[in-house]
Amino acid sequence: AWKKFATQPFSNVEDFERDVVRHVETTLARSIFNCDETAAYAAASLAFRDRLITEWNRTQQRQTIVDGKRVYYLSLEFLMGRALDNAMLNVGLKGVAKEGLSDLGFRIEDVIEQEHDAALGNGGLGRLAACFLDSLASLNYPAWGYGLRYRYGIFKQEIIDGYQVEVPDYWLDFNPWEFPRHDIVVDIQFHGTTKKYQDENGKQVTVWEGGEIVRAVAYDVPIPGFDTPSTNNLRLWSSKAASGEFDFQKFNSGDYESSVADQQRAETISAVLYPNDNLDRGKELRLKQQYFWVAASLYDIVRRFKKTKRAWNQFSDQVAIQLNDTHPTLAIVELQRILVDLEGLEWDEAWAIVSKTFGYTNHTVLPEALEKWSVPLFQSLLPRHLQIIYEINLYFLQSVERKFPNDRELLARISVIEESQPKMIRMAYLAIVGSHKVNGVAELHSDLIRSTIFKDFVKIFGPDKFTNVTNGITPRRWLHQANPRLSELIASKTGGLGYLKDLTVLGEIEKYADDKEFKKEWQEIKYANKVRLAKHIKATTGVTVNPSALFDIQVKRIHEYKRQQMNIFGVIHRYLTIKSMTPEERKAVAPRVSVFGGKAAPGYWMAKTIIHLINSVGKVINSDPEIGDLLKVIFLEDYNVSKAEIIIPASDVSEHISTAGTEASGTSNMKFVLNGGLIIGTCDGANIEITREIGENNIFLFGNLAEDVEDLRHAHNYGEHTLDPDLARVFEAIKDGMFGDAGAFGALTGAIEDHGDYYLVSDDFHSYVQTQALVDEAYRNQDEWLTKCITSVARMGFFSSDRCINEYAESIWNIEPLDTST
Ligand code: DL6
Repeated sequence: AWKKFATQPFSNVEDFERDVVRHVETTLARSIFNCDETAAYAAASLAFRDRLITEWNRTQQRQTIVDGKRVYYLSLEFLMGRALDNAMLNVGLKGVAKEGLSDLGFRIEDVIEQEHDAALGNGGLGRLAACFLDSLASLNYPAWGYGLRYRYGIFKQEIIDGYQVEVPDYWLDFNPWEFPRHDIVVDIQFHGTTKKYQDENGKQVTVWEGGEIVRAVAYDVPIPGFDTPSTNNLRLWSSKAASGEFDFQKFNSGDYESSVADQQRAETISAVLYPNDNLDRGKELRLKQQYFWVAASLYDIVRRFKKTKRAWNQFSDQVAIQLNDTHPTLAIVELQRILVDLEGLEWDEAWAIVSKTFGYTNHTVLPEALEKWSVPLFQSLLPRHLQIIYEINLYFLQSVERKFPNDRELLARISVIEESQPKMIRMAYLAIVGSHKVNGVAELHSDLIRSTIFKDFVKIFGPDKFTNVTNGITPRRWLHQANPRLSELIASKTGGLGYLKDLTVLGEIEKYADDKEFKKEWQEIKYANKVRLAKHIKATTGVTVNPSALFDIQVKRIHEYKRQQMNIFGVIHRYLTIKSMTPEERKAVAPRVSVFGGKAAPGYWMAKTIIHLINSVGKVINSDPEIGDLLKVIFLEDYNVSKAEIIIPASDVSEHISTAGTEASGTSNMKFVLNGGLIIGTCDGANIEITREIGENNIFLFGNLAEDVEDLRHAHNYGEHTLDPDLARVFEAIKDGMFGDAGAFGALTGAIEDHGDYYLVSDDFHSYVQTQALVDEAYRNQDEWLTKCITSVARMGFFSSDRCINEYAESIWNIEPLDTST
């Protein structure tokens, strides 16, 4: 009977329409005569969700039957973006949905537009996690993501009078993509005290008692693979009071306010995503979030393992846990606690299991982003974990001492506990000690972590523990979904959509790099994408831009190391140059639209000043009648995943211009090239590998190299640097008030002129401006430009997140994909 009544997911237009109408009438309780686009979005999503959940159940059954190793990806951020379009494309039924929605009176584009982005991340790190989930499902790996279900994702950015204003992002009003699992709850303990005693066998046992309990409730989000029935799970934890809605005892005794306060305090844990990118602030609530999330996730993982009735020494044969940066490092300590305190294993036996289970990915070398937690804070919040960390550190230091006797300085350098005031726990060191593999995210970055911040650990553990896995992006979202016409063109020349499963197939289009017909189609598609962006710019900023101009785009988090300030100084330089030309000379200028977008962390004043400067410059230039179409400067508000899908396919050139050695990888560089844009960039992060793959004739590289950065900084600090003369002219214009109140931008110019120019803007400015001139020149020859673009796309096969996930699977997790034919 079960089989007979099992849900049959729709696969044709009529069944899809029937499901949509049923959801409108029953789930949404709306009349079909009163069905607007929002309701159509909701009902279409629910119809697809039904499909996904059926496959989700089957995938889980398959995993249980096979009973093999699973990988768990622990990330505090998953920047998923919209789900409906992705689900439709991945299950291969967008055509069906388009026709069905059209029959019901809707344009599919308008319906897709109704969805709120799931913005549970800041930038690259969170978006990488989302690409990884897509690849894990598409490649049929038995994998789970674990994260936090923030009530407020990354804030919405509004630009008011040129300034960033943050508005809360309440995205959960209606979210058809999650399943609350009120039956999957875990009680998480904080504070309290520890006690040691001897059990009946004379064994020393530690218990952690008292304190506060907060309840974790699971919410599951299905992750459909592309062209496969595999549908994996992203489990997000939400916090609530362990006592339920109210503490009834307090409530009944008249203490209403405090009963509500307890509930609110518990809910605060998963209330908000910390809006910092590449910055650690050491806030207590953040540590609470981290423990809450890893403790709930490990409870779940251990529970699943225990169901298999295997011996503990098989744990790491069944479980691989990847730590996305140091944020989940406490998972190492928590697993050790579970094994020793709760399961009664000996310390060494437990530690052998723990250190075989975890892999740690480092995503930054920036000192301000390396997490440290104060020992007193730990003592109060997680007293038992602090003891365990001390013990891990003790055994680690003893082992180092045996290997390198009498090197006290080495011990001080590598200790997990920093002997500062107050003492601090160095989370990256703890992650290294507790993992069997540590990886960086691009070759240069992995070399840098081996030779700088983790140098001592390479000496201690040997080089094999440290590896590189260069980042990748999913071509499903970042080409097929964002740029459907280009995807179609590529498919028409490569024998269908197979290239989306094996991106190296793109190589086949290189033979069209000089094909007139192909180039024409390519150019038309780029132009159409630019028209689409121009409309968006007009609608959101009121500025008219010419789609025939060169679109130069820099969209990413605003950060001094990413050097949006250098870009806007370059724009000012261009403006001053045009202003100084005769009308005749101006005729030779290549028209350009400089587009910026990105959020600044709310407390990062310098980044906010950069946004203010960009907007102030735009206001002057965009209304200067002498300039007209020759130059426009646009700041796009509230950059997010769904906006990226419009912006990225429209670029001619994009900017990836971080100070060499600061950007671990970057992933938007890959997205832009994959969409037929060229890039101007420094020798940093994955730009280097992109250059190697696509050829140095197809990229505009400039600036100093990572190996020279230290000497250059030294020169600034010792007064041995003179400001670049072009940059000096730009600063004069700013100080003369050309872009409004000069005082407002004093910090930006001062950082370069008076405070050591840490990000080496002055050192790189000349080659930046020169290279921009080369871009102008190259763009004039459209025929060659197109050849460069097509050749570059053809050679981007390496940067698929599928390649990346296969590397993790083979060299770190040791897991195999599942057979989905059964
Ligand atoms: O690996 C993903 C992404 C890289 O592409 C960026 O280059 C890097 O800046 C970013 N790192 C972080 C680090 N934050 N923390 N902690 O976001 O990772």
